[in-house]
Amino acid sequence: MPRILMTGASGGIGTSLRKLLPPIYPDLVLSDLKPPADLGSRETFKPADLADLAQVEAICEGVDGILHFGGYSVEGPWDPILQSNIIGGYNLFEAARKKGVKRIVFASSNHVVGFYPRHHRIGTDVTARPDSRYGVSKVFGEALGALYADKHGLKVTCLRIGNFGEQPLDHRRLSIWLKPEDLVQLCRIGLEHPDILFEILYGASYNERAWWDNHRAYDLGYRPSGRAEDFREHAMAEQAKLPPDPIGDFYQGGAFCGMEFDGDRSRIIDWSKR
Ligand code: 15L
Repeated sequence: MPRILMTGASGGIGTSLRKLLPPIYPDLVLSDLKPPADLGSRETFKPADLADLAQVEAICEGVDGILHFGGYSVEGPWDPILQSNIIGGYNLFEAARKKGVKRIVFASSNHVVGFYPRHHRIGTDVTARPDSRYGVSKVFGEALGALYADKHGLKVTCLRIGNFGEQPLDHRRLSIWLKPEDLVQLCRIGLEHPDILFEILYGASYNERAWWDNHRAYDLGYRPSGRAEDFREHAMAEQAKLPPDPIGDFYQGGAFCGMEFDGDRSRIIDWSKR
């Protein structure tokens, strides 16, 4: 029975996956800075600060695979992103190497490619166009994954997660929604599939408005059960409550693109005026 470590256990994704993973991986070790408020008596929790290599090594002891959901998960000031995602990301891969962990699933993000326009369909082989300091930190995480796969033989799967949740929240999320059970499928591919060396997959359900070519995930057996269009009415009603965002509405990364933006607005096409 493989022992799986999940970092970020107290965060949004971790909270949901804590309920879905135990039937598949009964030997699941949870980690975060602080334990989840509702930690059950049958759950195993080990605290760790990702910025502290010794603490990260301690939680990697005896582990076969890691689901790395820990770190800073939105745009924010540089220092916490540096500590959690850059230093923390390095510590995670380095500790895994030292402790002989075989596989890592790294929670990357759609914000790695957020500055691609929505009308531009992309695969996983395009140049990174991050939309935020947070997005840059995820590009760094993917690069770490490639290095540790190629140089040290770790089997690494980077999931460029769209928007994780029970349903798509607005117009943009109809293209990038990821149902929790579909994330579980992708995690299992990363932890178990015999052909994994280094992969980048999009963490998205079956979304007819997708901007991403995710054929590699399908080749590896991914069969998502979530279909964003089933929630179209709700998502569009929520969208109607939001103010227009000319930059965010044009690019794939949405609101993160418009934050602190003082670039060239002439590149942005306002489709509503056409
Ligand atoms: C992410 O990467 C974030 O972690 C999440 O909070 C959302 O902002 C999501 O992307 C998104 O793009 O909707």
